[in-house]
Amino acid sequence: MAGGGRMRPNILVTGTPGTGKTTTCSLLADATQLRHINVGDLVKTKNLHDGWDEVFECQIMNEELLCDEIEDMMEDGGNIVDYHGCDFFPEHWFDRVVVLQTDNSVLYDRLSSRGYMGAKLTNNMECEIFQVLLEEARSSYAADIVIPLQSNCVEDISSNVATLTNWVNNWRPVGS
Ligand code: DAT
Repeated sequence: MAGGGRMRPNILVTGTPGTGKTTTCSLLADATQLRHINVGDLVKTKNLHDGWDEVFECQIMNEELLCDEIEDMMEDGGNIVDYHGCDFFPEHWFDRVVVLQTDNSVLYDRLSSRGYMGAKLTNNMECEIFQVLLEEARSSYAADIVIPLQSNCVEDISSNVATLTNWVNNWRPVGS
């Protein structure tokens, strides 16, 4: 059931690494008092992984362990989930799926200054160019809850946080 009986909404913020998920989620959490769940950090601190992926140079997350870990919080509602993937969460968990997008040249600079290079840089650039996360979101969630937002400059961050804060404040539990 949409809404799942929760009293506060759950939002998924997804997008290619470097598009601004963590920055946006942390400001949105401050503005709304929703809980920011940074999936990458949680996977590290709770060891929810199955080893190291040599090609992508990242931990191989165990999706089932992650979903078990956050299930109770998600059923209660009031969460902002921050992750560069979205097809393995139960669909009913989310009331809004935000896909952050960044222009190629801007993203290239952000990822380079984060120290990404070689295959890792190329893979992430291709992920953005081919709109992988937008396609993944659209094939995993109802079209009317998937919202692409541009994240190129600091003004975009403020306006995205304002738009989403407004949406949270106007959200009502299903049936009320
Ligand atoms: P992500 O969590 O998607 O990997 P981040 O929030 O860590 O991204 O941001 C990566 C870097 O880019 C960080 O130094 C902040 C900066 N940044 C993010 N969004 C931005 C924006 N819209 N305008 C300017 N800088 C931004």
